[in-house]
Amino acid sequence: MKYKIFGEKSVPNLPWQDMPDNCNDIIWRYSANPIIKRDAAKNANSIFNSAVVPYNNGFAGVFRVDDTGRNMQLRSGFSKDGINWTISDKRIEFVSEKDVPQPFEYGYDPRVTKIDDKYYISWCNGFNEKPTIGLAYTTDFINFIQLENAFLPFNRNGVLFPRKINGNYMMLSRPSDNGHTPFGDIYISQSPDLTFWGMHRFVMSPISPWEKTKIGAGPVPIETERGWLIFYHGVLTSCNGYVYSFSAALLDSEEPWKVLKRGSRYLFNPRELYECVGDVPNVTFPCASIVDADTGRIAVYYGCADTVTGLCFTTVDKVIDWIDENSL
Ligand code: BMA
Repeated sequence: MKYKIFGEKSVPNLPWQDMPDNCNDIIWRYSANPIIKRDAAKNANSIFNSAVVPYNNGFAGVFRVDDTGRNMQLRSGFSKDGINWTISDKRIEFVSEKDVPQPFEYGYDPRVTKIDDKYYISWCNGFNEKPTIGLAYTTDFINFIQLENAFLPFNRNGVLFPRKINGNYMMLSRPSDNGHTPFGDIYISQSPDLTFWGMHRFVMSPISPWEKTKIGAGPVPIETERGWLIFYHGVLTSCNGYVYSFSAALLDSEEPWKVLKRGSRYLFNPRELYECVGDVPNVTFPCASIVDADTGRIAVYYGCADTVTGLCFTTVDKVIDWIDENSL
């Protein structure tokens, strides 16, 4: 491995396939995609933008399941190999420690961040029927304790860093509006306790044509000797609607609002039928990556056309070298 990785564990059972022969891409797809079909759980219309982590010699996750009533739900799931998943028939029932007055309205696009011995879930949470960032934690993926919403409406794509930086938890987010927001920059907010958030800093705006409409953070940042490696989605508005692709950037280790380098093009975009056709065509939306500290291999989980879940692969070295050669 060329670049050191910090804070990640060995994941010897990481789902993995070598890059196919004659492939010139930096990120390549799992050959049996999609790994989670739209009806892989009871009453599911679609199972997509979802987050998974290594757990107990296997894997666990929080899944975006839109049910056949088209309620946007979060459900938990488990897997031995990270590919074949058993997803709950019922949505997560969040309980709050201190009577936090926020009944579950809807939830989507979860991310799961392990900090110390807890798994924190950040997601787009209905707050008075308006989207903002909800927060909760679990230790067993069965019981979930909900915390105060991090922000006021309107906000989406809240992604927690896996450790405190200079004494504060850090969260990327994307202030937005109530609809299919036609704008969006990434910001960072800081908190001593995961309740009080402030010291907001601007991180980055859309620049290149592929991401011109809006951008948003994706999986949990990966700490490397070159800074925090992030994958983020970007949206292009075509004459036929939004196209969601994703790319990568490096943020400063101690001041992560500083963008060190950023890709000038997308790394991954909707090309396969299951990415181009579905409830919302032309969407590849990454919400999780699992990294093996021993090899630098990365498995990225991404939503496909707002309908199914796909898996793709890369390595820390490949992505950082690509950023070096293709930065803005
Ligand atoms: C965003 C979110 C995502 C979705 C995307 C494309 O605003 O709602 O959940 O994948 O739009 O529809």
